[in-house]
Amino acid sequence: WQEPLAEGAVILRRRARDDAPALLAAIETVAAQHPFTHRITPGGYRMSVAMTNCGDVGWFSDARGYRYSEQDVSNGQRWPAMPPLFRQLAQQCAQEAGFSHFTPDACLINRYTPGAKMSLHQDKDERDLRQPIVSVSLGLPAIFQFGGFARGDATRRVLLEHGDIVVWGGPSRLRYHGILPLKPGVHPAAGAVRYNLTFRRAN
Ligand code: MD5
Ligand code: FE
Repeated sequence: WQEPLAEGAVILRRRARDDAPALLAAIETVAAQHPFTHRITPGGYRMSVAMTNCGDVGWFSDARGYRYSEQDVSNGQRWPAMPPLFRQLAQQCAQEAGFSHFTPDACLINRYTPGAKMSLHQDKDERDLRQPIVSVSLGLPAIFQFGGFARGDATRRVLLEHGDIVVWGGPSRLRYHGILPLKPGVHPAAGAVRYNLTFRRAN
């Protein structure tokens, strides 16, 4: 079922539940080729969320900044190809939310272990901000912070659970958002972690 959050943002509750086993297997395959790592922010902090990517380009950060690249500059490797299931699911969900021409070229895979968090930020490293972002939550539940257009604006807390998909587009594309520290637990399908797939059109 669809749950509107704000203009341009809609939660497709449990939308990925049936695909979850295949999605988790595909994450394993990507990570076997390109392991999760903790990136360093331009400010010098180690991110608590571990990341890898698949697709034509991948997102990462280092001392030089936040950006997309065809290669992981830490080792010169290209990213694994985006599994067809990933692309199809993201495209289909964007369409269900009213974005009919979304073709992602990047999939950032975030892995949260207990205590890992993502501070309030905006996603604005993509070329065309009229393109939505599709995010898929798997494994342990997390409390998502949904803010406004300035860092200091009030935030709403939204629980995102295994299989939930959110399409962030229109005016909600540039809202501040974050993830509160993950509570420890064990998920029957994913174990002691939360994964989030974020599909973007970077170029
Ligand atoms: C996560 N990841 O759960 C989130 C899901 C990231 C990130 O934030 O940058 O890797 S994507 C949430 C999102 C994306 C774009 C816009 C908005 C939320 N929003 O307007 O709230 O790991
Ligand atoms: Fe983000």
